[in-house]
Amino acid sequence: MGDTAGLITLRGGTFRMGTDDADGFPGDREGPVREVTVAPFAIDACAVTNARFAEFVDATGHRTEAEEFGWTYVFAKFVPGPLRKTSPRPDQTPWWCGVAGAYWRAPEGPHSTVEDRWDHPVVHVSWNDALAYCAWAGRRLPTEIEWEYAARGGLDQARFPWGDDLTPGGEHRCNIWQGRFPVHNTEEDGHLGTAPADAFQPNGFGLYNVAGNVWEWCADWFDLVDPSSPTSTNRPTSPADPANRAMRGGSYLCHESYCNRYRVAARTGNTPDSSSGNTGFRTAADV
Ligand SMILES: [Ca+2]
Ligand SMILES: [Ca+2]
Repeated sequence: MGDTAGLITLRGGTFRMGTDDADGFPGDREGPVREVTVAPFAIDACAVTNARFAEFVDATGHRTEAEEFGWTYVFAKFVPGPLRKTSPRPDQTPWWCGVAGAYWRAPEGPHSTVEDRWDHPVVHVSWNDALAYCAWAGRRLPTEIEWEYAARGGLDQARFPWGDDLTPGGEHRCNIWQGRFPVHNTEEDGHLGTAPADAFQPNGFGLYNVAGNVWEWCADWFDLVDPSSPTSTNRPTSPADPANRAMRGGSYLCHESYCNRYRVAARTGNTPDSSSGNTGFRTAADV
């Protein structure tokens, strides 16, 4: 293993992917546990930060989909009262506000800024935005197999990137939600929203914040997984299929009572043009 410009080179090999644990979500097709083999590859130690994304935007003039659409989803408690009243909320997930004028550089809407968090993961980036960044940086998104192999950090079937206990010795190891979701966050882990991309201890492979902080886009489709296949996902037959792309790792909004998806086998998905205040990405590369 070596570290080059933020990338960690991993030798790959065979590992046990997924989980059959009772606390997994069968509907997300986390299981069955299957042996898969991954070729050598390199992956970012940290999620792409606001600083790195700013370099890309400055160099290319890229406009994110949140900017094109004119709005994106912000966690309601982060939105100032008057703006919260006028921002639509989904019925099923009323803790999200669709905030006009919010985007990566103004994460909570107009008048908010990333000036105090250049070292935090960029958010409000869609899968398509992530791909545009990768094309500029000479990178690609990790496959789900690569992401999970890297996130496990060499441990076999551990629940978290550091082991089975969420807080070993009472120590917080990732940025999720403590308290009662979505009304009260006690911030026992030290962070209400995003944390710096290199907060907390890295895992055994040197990756930071694979669990919690921000969801991370992967290259694969989410919906059409064939768990019996050693290669993570099958592609829809129609390129126009609005299928979801996979995201991994969970975010600062995850809580055991509501979204126990900061486990290393957990997965979710969203449409490739979606963005929100708790989704970012890390890049990968062939070696
Ligand atoms: Ca937290
Ligand atoms: Ca993460």
